[in-house]
Amino acid sequence: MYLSGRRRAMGPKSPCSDMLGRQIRVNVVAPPSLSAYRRPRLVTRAQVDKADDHAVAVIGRHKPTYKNANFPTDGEGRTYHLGTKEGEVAPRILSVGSVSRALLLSKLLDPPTSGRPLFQRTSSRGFLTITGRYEGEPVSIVSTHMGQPNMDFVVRENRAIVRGQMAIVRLGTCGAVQRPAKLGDLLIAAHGSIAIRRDPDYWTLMDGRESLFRASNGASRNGTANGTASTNGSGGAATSGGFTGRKPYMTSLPVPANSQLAALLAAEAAQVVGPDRVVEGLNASADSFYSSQGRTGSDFDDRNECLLADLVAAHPDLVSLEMETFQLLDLARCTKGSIKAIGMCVALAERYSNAFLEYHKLEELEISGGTAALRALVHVSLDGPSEAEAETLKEREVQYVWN
Ligand code: R1P
Repeated sequence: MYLSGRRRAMGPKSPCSDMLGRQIRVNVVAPPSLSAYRRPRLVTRAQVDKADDHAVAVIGRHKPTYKNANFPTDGEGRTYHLGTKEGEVAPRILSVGSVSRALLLSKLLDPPTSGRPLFQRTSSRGFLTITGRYEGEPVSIVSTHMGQPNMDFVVRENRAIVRGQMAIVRLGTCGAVQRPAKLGDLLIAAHGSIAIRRDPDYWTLMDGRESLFRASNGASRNGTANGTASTNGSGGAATSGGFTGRKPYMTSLPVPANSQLAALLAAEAAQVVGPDRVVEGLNASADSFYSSQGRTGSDFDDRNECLLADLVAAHPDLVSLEMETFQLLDLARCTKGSIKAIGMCVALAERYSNAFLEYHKLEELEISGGTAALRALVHVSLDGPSEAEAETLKEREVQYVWN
């Protein structure tokens, strides 16, 4: 897609990088006043390629060709969303939520001895992969963004391009659900993770039930809704099933973390920040930041006022609430041992007291958590590629960016 504007309407230029890392120029187009408005000219591909000083933002340019709809990779073997290929990602991965955290923690990596900068690649979808070494061992730091679908991309696409056993540690931020977890602590999902999902059918069925009531009682919509709410509505009754027989939020059974990696991470974290700042327990990953984590507001009918209390009652060891760990542990479990995984989060908020960490303290905590995570990653034992895989890699002359 090409965005164009007439030269007169152009704002200041800002340098950008395209998918292939080349510098391109994107000019910010100031919104024209109505009197100055002219129909924008259509810009052809040839004009765009020639123009280096024009108001043109190019999105999706240089998109390669993908052949396999089942698991798309391009001609170089690069994955569809993360854009990396074999040799660019190490078997030991630190998955972090944001690009800024990935860049911050890349400063902990060994300085490259090759004289080249650390390998970095940003995909067209904004996933950043940084690969280097920590204490001499190859590691990658991958910015995973937010939510379970993004963790799914990170785990599956990296699994596809790495041979042998892998270890993945997530370092995120989270809410501390109950004491002893408190602001700034490192909360480790040593007891595994449960998923919390909003069930839209709850609302659909409730609407259907209301229509039935209206039809049979001739009650007004408000009357029915209010009457329903008073007995089964927004509080605990709704959370525990209400009149639809369903709950607005579903919770899964726990999936386990890798116990070896969990023990290593807990020991390293205790060394870095002190044992009183590390809490091991169960994690919950929600499918949203707001409703499925029990955040309330008046704009939406979320029926989540009792969600946190219900979770704590059902899971006394629950310590952290965030959005990705469950997917990581679930997928690791489904690889039947080919991925060892664990999640650890900095407690950014106390859900029980409503306190939020002063943001200027976060970087230091990210560095502490990152240090512990990298140490655990490089000390966990992993099986290398099978003989057959090693043979294939040799034949294909795969180049490793950490060599
Ligand atoms: C929400 O603000 C995000 O922060 C937490 C949640 O899991 C979600 O991704 O983790 P990260 O800081 O790793 O992104």
